[in-house]
Amino acid sequence: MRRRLLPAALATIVLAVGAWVALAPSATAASSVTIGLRSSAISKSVSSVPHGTVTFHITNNATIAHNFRIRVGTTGKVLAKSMNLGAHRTATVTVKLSARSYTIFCGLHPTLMHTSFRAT
Ligand SMILES: [Cu+2]
Repeated sequence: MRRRLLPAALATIVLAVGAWVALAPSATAASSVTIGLRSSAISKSVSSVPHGTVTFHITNNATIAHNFRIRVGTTGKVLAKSMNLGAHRTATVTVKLSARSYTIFCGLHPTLMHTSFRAT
């Protein structure tokens, strides 16, 4: 009777380890977001990410300079910024976000170019 139980117990352990290995990478992986700057608009590859370290890959698709800013809520502290980007220039900004809403905007044209973003 005991000999029949052992393989079942081993199978349970193997399944548990397999589940842990499958979950571990997504729990630690940083989120990546693609941002496109155009005159009077900002495009984003996703509207929300899990909270934690987030890397924004930014491209200025416009013919004039723009930049990237991210702030807490709609009027809160600016957490990260890029340099001014000329036409077709790119930048990468990495920032740690807690679970709440943020605003992504262009510091040169803040009233024209802004979009909401959320970490969950
Ligand atoms: Cu701008």
